Order: sequence, then structure tokens, then C-alpha cells
Amino acid sequence: MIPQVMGIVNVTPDSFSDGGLFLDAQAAVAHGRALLAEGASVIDVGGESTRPGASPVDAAEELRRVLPVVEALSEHGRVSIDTRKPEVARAAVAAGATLVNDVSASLWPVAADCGVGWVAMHMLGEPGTMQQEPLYDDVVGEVCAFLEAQARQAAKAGIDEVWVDPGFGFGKTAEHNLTLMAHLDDVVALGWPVLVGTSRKATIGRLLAASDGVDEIVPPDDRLAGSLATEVWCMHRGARMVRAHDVSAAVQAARVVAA
Ligand code: HH2
Repeated sequence: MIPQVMGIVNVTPDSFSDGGLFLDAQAAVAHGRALLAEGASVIDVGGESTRPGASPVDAAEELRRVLPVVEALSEHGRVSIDTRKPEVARAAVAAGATLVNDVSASLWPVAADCGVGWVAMHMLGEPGTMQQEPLYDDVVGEVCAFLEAQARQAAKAGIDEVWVDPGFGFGKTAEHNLTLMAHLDDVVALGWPVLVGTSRKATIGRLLAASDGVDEIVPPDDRLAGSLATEVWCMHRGARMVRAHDVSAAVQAARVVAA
């Protein structure tokens, strides 16, 4: 089976990589359509950045950003809504989204009620503070136990399509991210389809800088090859979907990994 690619469209001024590029609904829709044409199985529309240190956005503003984009893109392909707010998830589903991508892993009652799919992602803490010395006794064990509990609850509530995601970069040091990646098999072994989001994340920028012997972190736009390396690694170990900015490259990699 060829792993799927979830294309990222952030309708925000401050996302870490594409912030400000697609704040205008028309630009966001055009970008989403281009990503569908490149082979994305689903377009993930988000109206609130969850990068480390990001400020929260109120529901009215988040809805204003995402709804026209969800509605327009749903005419052309599958759309997921990347949100932590129940009211945004509900409204986005009413506008055509069929998957709730939930970095808070708490919105399963909404997904169950609306009859759509749900992604449970692991995060330690809140985006505002999550990168201030995140601590685990056993990062792999704790992430797996959390995802298993949330996924079970969701399935019990009647959700047919439940995904789990270890949440790279969400309350995790570079070492935590690499440990999770090295043990991705344990996440896959839980038995739920696994989604991973490593695209252009800071850990990649740090690894590239370190291997170049420089202190300065490599910027998001220069992390394509590093992102692909992590995506190939995760797909090879059983991830069934990767969340990516660079869809065409991820789709090509997925086809080759599957072969
Ligand atoms: N990462 C981000 C946002 N949503 N959802 C899932 N399931 N997994 C992830 O790893 C994930 C996610 C962060 O990336 P991005 O949307 O590009 O940036 P920002 O949060 O700054 O908008």
C-alpha cells in the first residue's frame, strides 16, 4: 500500500514555515488545489499556529481564516481541519472537512458526533511553553500509552477512522524526536494507522547545522532533503501517512518506498 501524503495549508500569519503566505483565502485555496494536483490525499487546513511559543488565536478569528478555505477545497478533494477547538472542528466539518486533525488529542467526542475521522496527536504541555525543558522517563513508552488510550476511547465512541501521531516537536527535544523516530515500530505496533509530521521541523534544521559544523540552525526553506529523509524513514517503518509542505517530493518518495 502506498503511504498517503497530507498537504499542509496554514491560513495564518505566523506558522513557522508558510506563515503569511496563504492568509488570503484565495491564495490558500489555490495552494491547496496545487497540492491535490501533486498527489496529496488530503489537505490539512489550519488557522492557528502551534509552533513553539505561538500565541493562541480566538475561535472567531480561526473560523474566519479557515471556513472559506475548507469549503472551497472540499469541492476538489479531501480536507482535514487542524484545530484544537471543538467549535472550529464542528464548523469545518459542516463546511466539508471529513477528518479532524487534533494536536490536543481531545476532540474525539466531536469527531464521533459528526461521523468523521480523527487524528490523535501527542503533545506534552501547550505550544506556548512546550519546548521549555520537556521531560520524560521513557518518551517512547509514554507517547505510546497516551496514543493507545486516546485511540481506544475514540474507537469505543464509534469513530471508524482513527489515526495516531507521535507529535514530533510538540514538547520534545531533538533527542526525544530522534528516539521516537528510532522506535517508530513501537507506535506502529499499537495497531492504529500512523501519521507523522516531520516536514521542515527544527530538529531537521539542527541536525543539518550540526553535520555542517555550524551553530546556526538551517532555515525551514532549506530542509527539504532532510524532511524527505525522515519521511522515508518513517514510511519504511510503517507510517501510513506523512504530513508535508513539499507534497510532490513526498508523493514520489512514498511511491518508491512502497515499491
Ligand atoms: N505539526 C504541526 C501542525 N499540525 N498535526 C499533526 N497531526 N502532526 C504534526 O506533526 C503537526 C500537526 C506544526 O507544523 P505547521 O502546521 O507546519 O506549523 P505551525 O504549527 O507553525 O502552523
